[in-house]
Amino acid sequence: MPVKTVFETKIQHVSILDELGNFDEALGGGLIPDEDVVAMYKHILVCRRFDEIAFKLQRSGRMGTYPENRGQEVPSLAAAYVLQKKDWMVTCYRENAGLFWRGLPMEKILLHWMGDERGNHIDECNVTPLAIAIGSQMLHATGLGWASKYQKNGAIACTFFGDGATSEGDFHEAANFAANLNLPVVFVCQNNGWAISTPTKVECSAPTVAQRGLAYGMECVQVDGNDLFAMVRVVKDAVENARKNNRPTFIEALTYRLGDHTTADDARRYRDADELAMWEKRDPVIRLRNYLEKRDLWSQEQEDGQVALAETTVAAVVKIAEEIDAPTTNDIFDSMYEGITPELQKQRQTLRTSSLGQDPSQVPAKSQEGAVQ
Ligand SMILES: Cc1ncc(C[n+]2csc(CCOP(=O)(O)OP(=O)(O)O)c2C)c(N)n1
Ligand SMILES: [Mg+2]
Repeated sequence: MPVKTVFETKIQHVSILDELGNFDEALGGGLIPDEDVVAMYKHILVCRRFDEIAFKLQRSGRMGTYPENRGQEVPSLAAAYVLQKKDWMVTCYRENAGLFWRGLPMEKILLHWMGDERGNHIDECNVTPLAIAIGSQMLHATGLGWASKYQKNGAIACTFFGDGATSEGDFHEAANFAANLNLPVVFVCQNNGWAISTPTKVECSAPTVAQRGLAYGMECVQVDGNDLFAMVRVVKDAVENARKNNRPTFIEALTYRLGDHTTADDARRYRDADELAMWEKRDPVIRLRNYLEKRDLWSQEQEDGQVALAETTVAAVVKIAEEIDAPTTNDIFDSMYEGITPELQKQRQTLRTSSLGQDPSQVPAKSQEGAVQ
């Protein structure tokens, strides 16, 4: 019996501005107007300050656990830059840069990590609340893509997840559904080499994570995730594929978290100092600053001004988050559905009775609204 090849493929890696400052004109020339590169660089500086302060808020007991985003700003920012207002960005927890670019008020992220549900109440732009249950958000993105196809509104859903999340069943279900139903979804995997202390190679034996999308018949590409130009290039292509052809794309963005997994982690216990040092040299901030300075688009004076602006901007954000009125226990119930169900109403009342299991009807008519008793 003849043996023939029934399927062959290759995964391409895209890089435009490398860590040595080489720029591929053919791929990147005219891709992003200079003023936009400057604006995104400025934005990353604000995000860095936000990260630094969020870390300190946790350390000083003013906020709960926080996952530092430092080093991973580019993939989500590039996507937010490319996406249209009507599109959806469906993230996990290392996409602050993209979320802020899209218009999510920065204090909402602080409120989220302070355990305040109002941080998850988002009216300002088409982004979903941070997904902490690993992998769950990819299904939401597929659902949003399906809804938009059904409604013919031309919106696409762009979802973010880590390398570790591609080992979750949710990823495979979301990818299978999106590919087989021809849905306008962009899957962006931020491969930072680690799922907490588990190295990617331990939970993915394939040479690239990108090829996990191949099994579902998707376009798949790998990209330097610390290269703003390469990221914008591949996201643009994926968005076009989604918008014009209703086809999903899988993007594997190679990046690195320069901090610990979260403030509850100490990466020194499992990560080599050499590895960290290597990635520090690939820091997107250094790379972009070099690019801008070489072209006379940025100066030390501008840098100082932006750093100072970032400090006051983030200080104002912290003030908003910390000075917001304390939440009431009503929030737990009122934020669950569009309108409160009779069962939740009963629970809400019961919470205000003075003893466990007390019949809510025994609560005096003028009980304190929202007070915890
Ligand atoms: C369903 C689920 N299982 C386990 C966890 C605990 N957990 C939190 S982050 C994480 C690793 C995620 O790694 P990856 O997807 O690579 O994202 P990264 O944190 O590296 O950005 C795990 C296992 C969780 N939050 N949700
Ligand atoms: Mg990871």
